[in-house]
Amino acid sequence: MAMTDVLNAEDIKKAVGAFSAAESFNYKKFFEMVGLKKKSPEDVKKVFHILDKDRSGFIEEDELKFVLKGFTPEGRDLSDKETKALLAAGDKDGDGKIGADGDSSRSLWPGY
Ligand SMILES: [Ca+2]
Repeated sequence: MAMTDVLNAEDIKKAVGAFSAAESFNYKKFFEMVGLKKKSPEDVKKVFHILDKDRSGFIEEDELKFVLKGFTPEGRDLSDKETKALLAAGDKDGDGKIGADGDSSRSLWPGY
């Protein structure tokens, strides 16, 4: 499955382009721009599984760093600072990774 099967390719392009400057990544705005906010829990889960490259059931720090590339090959890598901020926002139990189980996938990253 490709990200564009779930999300609109134009929306992805715009969203990734909006945060192309270093240290500008804002996950709330990004998820809103790609249209994830309007998606069903099933679709959000699909996106999660695309980003979970090694299929561990979690999105770990090294996968988060390349999260924009998961949306489009043109996406830039996140800086360590951005990666840590994104991880901290989604890592509710403090285990250093983000999980998606059942209904909780809706609130992977609070506030989006
Ligand atoms: Ca993983």
